[in-house]
Amino acid sequence: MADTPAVTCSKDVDAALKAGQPVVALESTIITHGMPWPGNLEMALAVEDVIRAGGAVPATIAVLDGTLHIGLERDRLTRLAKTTDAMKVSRADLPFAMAMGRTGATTVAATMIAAHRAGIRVFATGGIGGVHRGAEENFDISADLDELARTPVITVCAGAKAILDIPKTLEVLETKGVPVVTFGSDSLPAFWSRDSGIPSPLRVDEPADIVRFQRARDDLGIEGGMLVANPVPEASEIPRHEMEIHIAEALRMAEAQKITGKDVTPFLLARIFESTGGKSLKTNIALVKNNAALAAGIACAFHSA
Ligand code: PSU
Ligand code: MN
Repeated sequence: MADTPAVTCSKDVDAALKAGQPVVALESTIITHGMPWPGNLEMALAVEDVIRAGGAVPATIAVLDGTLHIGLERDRLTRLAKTTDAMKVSRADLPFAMAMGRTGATTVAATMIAAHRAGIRVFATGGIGGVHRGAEENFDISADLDELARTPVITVCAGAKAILDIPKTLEVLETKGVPVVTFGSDSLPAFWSRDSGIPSPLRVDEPADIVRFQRARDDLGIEGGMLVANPVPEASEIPRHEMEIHIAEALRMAEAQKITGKDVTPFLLARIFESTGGKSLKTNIALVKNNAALAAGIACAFHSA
């Protein structure tokens, strides 16, 4: 990748990209807005280790004092994890943070933009943003969905949280032509739970099949990303009916406190962590690691196929 003063790759990531080795991008909003310190740093380091163990190089992405970093060295990652006032940046404000010398954590949308800029094809996250419940009133639809439609990065997640309206999220993805592929299951996973009760539009059972699918898309000149949904491991899941109670309570609190815009997702996540007494956090960490392992498998399959 051509570095500019505003965009820079870490040494590891730069060397891997130049040598044509597999690289997996990671977002940073989950670090600053998704989990409390110091568990957030432990999670970020553990996830990077999973990617290395899978034979790929991790590239955690964030803006630090105006510089967009593709790959964060340990001291920078620690600094970000301790930052309490980082911006949460998406397509609209990623370049603003860069221009204004700010520190910002990247959402799924912003991470996809940065990964594509660097030539990284695979990205692991926890959950994507989507169509919020009540979207017909509040118009709250995440910019992640538009990004998936336009930026060619394969995004591995654990499905959509039930804080979203999952059927509406699927409808928007279908309209935009974004393939939603569940790994090893016929049912779409719902983040903490393996089964949302909604059938997955598509299914694959091998990383190599995802690569084959992507190559067929390339062949047809179809742009945009692919969403891979990876169910949380059984040992770490929290069943849907159990989560529904916590989600309903969090949604009630968000409404009572008139939380809007960018603050909605972090607010709901924090309330759910509190109300499950940290149990949801454990599941969250397990599923991100699981996604990182699959993303590394896909990145490696690109190189062996
Ligand atoms: N959903 C989760 N965990 C997260 C996020 C979403 O289960 O950490 C973060 C991701 O970075 C995602 C962003 O891209 O929130 C979406 O925010 P919004 O809904 O404001 O677009
Ligand atoms: Mn939103």
